[in-house]
This record gives sequence, C-alpha cells and structure tokens, in this order.
Amino acid sequence: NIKEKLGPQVNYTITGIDAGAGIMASTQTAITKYDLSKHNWQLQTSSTAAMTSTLDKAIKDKRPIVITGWQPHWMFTKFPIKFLKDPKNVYGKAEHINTIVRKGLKSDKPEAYEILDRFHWNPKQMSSVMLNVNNGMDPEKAAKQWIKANPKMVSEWTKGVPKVKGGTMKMTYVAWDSEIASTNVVAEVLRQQGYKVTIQAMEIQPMWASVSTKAADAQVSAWLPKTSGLYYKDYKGKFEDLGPNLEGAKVGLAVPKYMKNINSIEDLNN
Ligand code: PBE
Repeated sequence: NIKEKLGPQVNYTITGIDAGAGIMASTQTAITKYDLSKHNWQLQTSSTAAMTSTLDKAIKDKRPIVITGWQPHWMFTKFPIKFLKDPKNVYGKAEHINTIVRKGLKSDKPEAYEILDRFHWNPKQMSSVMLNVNNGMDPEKAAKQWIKANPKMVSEWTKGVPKVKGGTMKMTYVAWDSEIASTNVVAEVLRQQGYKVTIQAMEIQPMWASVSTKAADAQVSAWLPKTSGLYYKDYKGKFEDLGPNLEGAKVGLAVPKYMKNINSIEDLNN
C-alpha cells in the first residue's frame, strides 16, 4: 500500500457548488484555518449537479476526490461517501433549517403563519422527496405524493387551522435540492389550505432580501447557525424567525469511503 500524497492526485482541488452557497464561504474559511492555501488547495465553483456528476465519475473509477458535502441530500444515499472530521469546527456541528417569514405576516395571513410556524419534518422525510425529484419526478408532483402518503405529519401542521378563500402567498427559495423539496411541500400544503401560492427560485442574497423587504412572505431555507449565518446577521431585525423546521442537518467536506487515509480536513495536507 504505497502512500501517495493526496493533493497532486486531485490537483489540490475541492469540488464545490454554486458561489453563493454558505458551504462555499465556510470552505474558504476552512482553506485558511487549516492552512490549505499554503499547499495550493483551491475551491472550485460549479453547481450541485456538476459536483455530483464529477463525484459519480470519480467513484466509478475509484479515484480520489474532495467535495463540499451536506445532509440531508441524496449524495449520501447514492454514493459511499463520508464527512471529514473538522477539529477546528469551521462548519459547526449539527445545523438546523429555520423558517423565516416577513414582518406582519401573522396579522395579515394568520392561517398561513400558523402553518409555517408549525411546519417541521425530519431529514428522512425531506430525503424521500429529494430522492424522487432526483429520479426525475416533477417537484410539485413529488410534494403532492409525499403529502398524500403522510397525512398524520401534515395534520400536525394544519389541524384546526381554518381554510381560506382567495389569499395569496409568495415563497422564495434557492434551487438547492433540499429547498426544492421543502418549499414545494409547504407550498402545496398552503394550496390545499386555500391559498394561491407562488414559489420563486433565486440566489441566496435576494431570497433573504425578499422576505426582509416584504416582497415575499416566507422562505424555509435558512441553514443555521453557520451556513446561512451571514445573511441571518445582515438582515436581522427585518424578518421573523419561526425556528427550526428540520433538525439534524450537517455541512462539511466529504470524500469517498475508499479514501481510508483521509478522515479529517487536516489529512488533506498529508
Ligand atoms: N447547501 C444546501 C446550502 C444550504 C442548503 C448546504 C448547499 C448552502 O448554503 O451551502
């Protein structure tokens, strides 16, 4: 078992996703904190789709690769990958995803507010919607199907909330797989409540701005405390935080499990 240096084998590249993602900012911090830049490591910007396709190819050839990884996501179901330990705690431990609504929503649309306030599910449930979408199902259809199959869960969010007639709701999101799943599920539940709901995908900063300027009513995409932390701080005081809708999310760097010698971000320099 010849121990080769990892860096040259992957061109000192961490395969990342879209530039605006919090995981990209955290990874830049990791590059600094773990002294990876000294060894020429760099973060490559791409997209989730491009990253997972590069990962797929590397795994088929059993080549090494370092990616930005997070959970819940089907990459952990589909590929044999592991998180690298993060002894300097750059990415934080567990994260939660919060629901953020515009100020005044509670008095304007109390029924929608109540449902958004109660909305919560777990990583397994979110993953099942994500997996269907990844397998080609239309997100709206995947949401409807999940709602139909999980009446107990959905009634925890809607029980006793009066139906409405003719109200509108506008939700914004970033088109990450997890947020496509959650936003479509919540939008569909609100539709079944009687709202006309539009969902609009955008970049992360405009998404936070939209709720903070009341251009949109809600978003369910706030990965905290670290991943969306900068936006949370920037817009603090201009939105209402309804708390976690999902617990047990995680963000970090990941590698295929066959990279047996690489278990911590610190190992990237070996
Ligand atoms: N993610 C998925 C996002 C949040 C949801 C981890 C890629 C990020 O901002 O990094």
